Formats: sequence, C-alpha cells, structure tokens
Amino acid sequence: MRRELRLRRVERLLLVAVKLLDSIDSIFRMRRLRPMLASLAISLSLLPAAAAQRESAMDLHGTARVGGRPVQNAVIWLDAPSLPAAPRVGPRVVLDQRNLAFSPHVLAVRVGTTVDFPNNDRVFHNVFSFREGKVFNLGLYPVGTSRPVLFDRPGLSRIFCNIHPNMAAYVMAVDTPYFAVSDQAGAFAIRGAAPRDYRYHAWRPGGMEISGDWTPSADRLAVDWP
Ligand SMILES: [Cu+2]
Repeated sequence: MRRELRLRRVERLLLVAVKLLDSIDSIFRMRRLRPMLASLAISLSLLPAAAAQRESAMDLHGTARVGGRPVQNAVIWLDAPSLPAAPRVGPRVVLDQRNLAFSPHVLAVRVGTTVDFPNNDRVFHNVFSFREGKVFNLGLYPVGTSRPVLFDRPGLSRIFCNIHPNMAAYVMAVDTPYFAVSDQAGAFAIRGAAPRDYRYHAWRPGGMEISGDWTPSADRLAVDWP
C-alpha cells in the first residue's frame, strides 16, 4: 500500500514535470524529453495494477474423466460474472484444415474471438456450421487462403465440411476468460484466475454439459462424467 502511494506521488511529480516542460518547450526546445517522461509516468501508473494481478492470479489444475478414464478434448470453464465484458475485437485463433481434417478437433474460445479457417490442404473445403451456436457457410475458397469467423455469443458450434462428411470439429465459445481443453491425459490448466469459489461447467464431444461448485483450495478439480 505504501509502495503504491509512493508510486502515485512519483507519477504525479512526473506529470507536473511534463506540464512544466510543455510550457518551456518553445523556449528551450526540449521536445525529446517530454515523450520520454510521459511514457515513464504511464509505465509507473501500470506497475501497482500489474503487481496486484500477479499476486492474486493462479493456475487452476484439474483432470477430466469418463467412467474413471482420462478424456481428451473436454472443455472446462469457470463462471466469471464480475469481470468486465470481453473486448469487442478480441484475439484471433486458428482452426486449421489439413490432410482432410480440422485441427484442433475441439477449440474453446472466449466470446469476441475471431477464428481463422485457413485451407492448408491440397483440396477445396467448404466449411460451415448450421445448427446452433454461430451459423455460417464459408463456401469454397482456394488452397492457401483463409476465412475469418467472429464468435460473438456463447454456445457450441458444430463445424463440418460440405465436401468431406468425415470432417468435423467443435468450437465452444464461452463468456469467460477462464477456460481450458483437456489433453490426452485428461489434464487441464486454467490460467490466471483469482483464487475464489467458482461455478464450473464442462462439456465434451458426445457428452452432456455438467457443472458444479469448486473451491480452488481443495486441490485439483475433478470433472467426472459417468
Ligand atoms: Cu472438406
């Protein structure tokens, strides 16, 4: 707390210095100093927030199982209603088309994420989603090119190809930054969540969505389908 106060004071002093330089700028032409001081003030103002976030955030680990056996491609997410909404223009991630398959088979994204669907195969594909979640049809586009889809609301989208009936993928869009997909050992890690009680949800291909309460202090989250 005291450190933060001290930082605030230094920051205020720097801002005063910037203003002072502003006024004598025309006389002494110290233009190069001004942006330097300004950026120093900005980075100082960010310091306490970054430190607070580092102290409280943690990685939440768990295992997903079906009938006691580890299961890959399960999506696990934590409700985070108190967090600000995702930025409208969020990050971009890739759902690749290669060797007549989508990769990854299951993709989890936060609402507001744009997914790029590049065709890195040797043949044409026609990617579409028609039932629920995000409905779209990307049509045919040449090998080596890509089409973007913005996932702007939560839900599950089933992704298919018009030409190759064996191609299928899932995009699960969730309204939270805290989510993960389980690996081959059923393990998952949700990064950077504050340590508090959570309502969790989990879904997997061919399985129902399940949910429950979880207190991170009680070690790993066990997500079990019967
Ligand atoms: Cu195809």
